[in-house]
Amino acid sequence: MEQLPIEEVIGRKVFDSRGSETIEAEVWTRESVGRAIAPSGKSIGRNEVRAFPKGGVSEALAKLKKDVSRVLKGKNSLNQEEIDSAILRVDGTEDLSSIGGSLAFAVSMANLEAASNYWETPIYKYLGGIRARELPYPLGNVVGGGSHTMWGADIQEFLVLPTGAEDIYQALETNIEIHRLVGEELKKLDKTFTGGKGDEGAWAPNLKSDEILEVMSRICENYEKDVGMEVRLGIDLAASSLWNGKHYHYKREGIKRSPEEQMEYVISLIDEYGVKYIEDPFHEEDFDSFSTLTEEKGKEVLICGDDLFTTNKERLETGMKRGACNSLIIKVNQVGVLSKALETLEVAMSSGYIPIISHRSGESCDPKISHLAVGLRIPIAKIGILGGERVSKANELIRIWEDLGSPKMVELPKQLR
Ligand code: 2PG
Ligand code: MG
Repeated sequence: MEQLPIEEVIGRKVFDSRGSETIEAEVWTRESVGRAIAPSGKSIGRNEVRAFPKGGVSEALAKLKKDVSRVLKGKNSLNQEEIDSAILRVDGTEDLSSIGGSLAFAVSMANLEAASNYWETPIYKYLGGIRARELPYPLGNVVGGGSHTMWGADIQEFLVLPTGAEDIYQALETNIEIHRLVGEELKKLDKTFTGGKGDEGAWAPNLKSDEILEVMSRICENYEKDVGMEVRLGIDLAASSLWNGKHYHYKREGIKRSPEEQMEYVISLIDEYGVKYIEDPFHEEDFDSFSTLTEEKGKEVLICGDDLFTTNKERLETGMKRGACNSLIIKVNQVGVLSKALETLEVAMSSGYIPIISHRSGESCDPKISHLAVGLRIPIAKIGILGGERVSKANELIRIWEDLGSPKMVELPKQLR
């Protein structure tokens, strides 16, 4: 293997799209440099690695200076696995609580960029070679609630997927147009609505989940009739945030649902509004309910685990044995380093689980997940719709599309065809 020794790794405190402190890392080799910023979640799965050590960003940066940088110096940047194992070894804990997942992520992804820059190759091509030649469908946040807003709907995310789009440009444009149309309708329904948005650039009206779903399903239907383009509806309930140990507490609606009632409610959303993508409908330890729903609706709907799996291979394997979900969210920072996320992705893909690469609610303009989507042949990229930190990912997909000479979209999972 060609050698590209790392000469220096540096880090700095910067801000994410929520204004929270985070880490930017740079990996320098003799002939290249790579840079990455760690994103952050608000609805964080219990089994994600810790984002920061106890002393926060400052302690993480001190450890970068003292340990991580020293250990990585001289290691081959072109060997991502070796770099990632070294990062994990320096930490030495299961949950990365010593250096923190954000530092691990920033260094791991900065290394990926340093290596691809050395070859003067875009990251998607560096990862996927000639097999990286299709574009993913962008899953976009139209309305937000839950912990991504101050006082929004109980459901965290109302999403759209432009399954009828013929190319990525049309797909992104459709999401933007639906976002706009939904905004117009919300204005009519909610007299207090001033156009406010949540953490992911999605509208944050003063409405209940069902009212929002009614608007969105109507707009998607009309869009198909008027423009001839199929757009599918999705939701992320982030149900661990609703779960109080006994009930799912829908605070805005003043309703507490038992696990059985939650199941009925979720099925009713699928049946009434034609929801085709449903993420985290139950809390993160309730594998059984995920299995029941997958058994019942998994042929026609993508049932996706985010907090349930936290991109963790062992948790995915547990879920697989029990038939929980047919899809999973891939967020590299849930496990810290790229190589660990790739292991999980490999298990998912070889078992027919549909992977969806995802942004976090606290983001930067770093567009690398768009490269991961194309390079790793992930069919759906949850990247949001509006806001600079979301548009940066969309625009990167357009650049990749152009670079590839206008390739086609990936084949849709059968549930969405
Ligand atoms: C989610 C994510 C991103 P957060 O739950 O899927 O949309 O939210 O980053 O807050 O965990
Ligand atoms: Mg989620």
